[in-house]
Amino acid sequence: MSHVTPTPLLKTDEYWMARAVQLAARGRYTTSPNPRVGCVIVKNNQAIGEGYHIQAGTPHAEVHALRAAGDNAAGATAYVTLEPCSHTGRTPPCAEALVTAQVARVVVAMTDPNPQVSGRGIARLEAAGIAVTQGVLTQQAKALNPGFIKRMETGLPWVRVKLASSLDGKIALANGNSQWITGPAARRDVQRFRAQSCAIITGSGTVSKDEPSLLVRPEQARITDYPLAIVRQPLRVVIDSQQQLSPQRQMFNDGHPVLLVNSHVQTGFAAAVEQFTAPHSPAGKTDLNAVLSELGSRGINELWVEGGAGLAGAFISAGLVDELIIYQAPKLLGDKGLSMVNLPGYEQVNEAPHLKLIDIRHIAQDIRLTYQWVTD
Ligand code: AOF
Ligand code: ZN
Repeated sequence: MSHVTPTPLLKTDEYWMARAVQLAARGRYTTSPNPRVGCVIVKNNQAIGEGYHIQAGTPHAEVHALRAAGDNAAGATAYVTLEPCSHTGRTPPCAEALVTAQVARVVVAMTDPNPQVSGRGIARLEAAGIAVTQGVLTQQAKALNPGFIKRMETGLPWVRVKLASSLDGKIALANGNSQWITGPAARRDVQRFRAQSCAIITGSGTVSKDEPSLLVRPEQARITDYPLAIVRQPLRVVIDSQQQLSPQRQMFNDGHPVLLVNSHVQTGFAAAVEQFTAPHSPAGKTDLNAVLSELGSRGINELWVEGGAGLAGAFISAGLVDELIIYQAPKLLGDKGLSMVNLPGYEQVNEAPHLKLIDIRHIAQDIRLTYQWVTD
């Protein structure tokens, strides 16, 4: 009997970067306002250290991976989903740590849109004689951080509008009843989106009608195996342009923070309710652009819009939506039901908003449709 030892396949840069992307995704529910970042250190075709960023203010992905690799990192290749940082922020620069560890090569999926870094991390590595390869799995790396990237580039969060509708495009019966159009699995999926968002925004109509908590229930979202995912709640933002909501509402008194957007400051609210006085149009409509700028300046990367047809329509009409997520149930609510979005009447079909379908999947009996805006 002869023994043949198979030669191990040499794993590609894409293989290791895919692992780094997978690690970065472990930070999905906790890193904000910082980005989700993963890192793998590879030597002789083997991972010798792995890491990902968990929470702002704690070590970056590269530091975790370098610690795991120890002295072995000398001469190795580091795969990072985001350009290593060059600045001293809450933690020291990772580019410097990679130089000190004497890695031979760094593979980077995308440059850092943070103006404090933007290319300087790569320049630092190259100045130290480290070979840098860029552009490996860039799209996958960008998909980890749509909100962080948009906020760094524009100051505004990435806006996802969620609606649950029937097959005939209705979100409630004529009497307003909408419980429950979609099934439990779709509702769990919504919980996961809430959990990964930095803020959830709703309108006074939804608060009056549904008295929602808008809190994440980690067990229901099934994210309890993510480190620290249980402790974080998104900021709840309520648009109340007409000052209709009384301080006695449940969500203002559960101790979790709320940002109440109104046209002038009101008294009588619990300490957890902070007020933001936004500019309003002569017709009394909140300037949503100003609200988004305020949220961006507070480090909100991903914003989840969960209200009714009015709020969805207002965001869409203002051209402020990045993604529309529709959970469509196999139910027919009929023509007396309430339509999905309030929009002005158009004269021509080509004046109406035009979206691009980017993802479609079954969630038990329902379908989740993800659309993005066609900008050209
Ligand atoms: C992270 N995690 O793994 C990497 C980051 O406030 P600091 O000091 O934590 O710095 C945050 C910035 O560092 C962040 O905006 C990004 O530009 C860069 N890289 N950040 O939180 C990481 N690699
Ligand atoms: Zn860093």
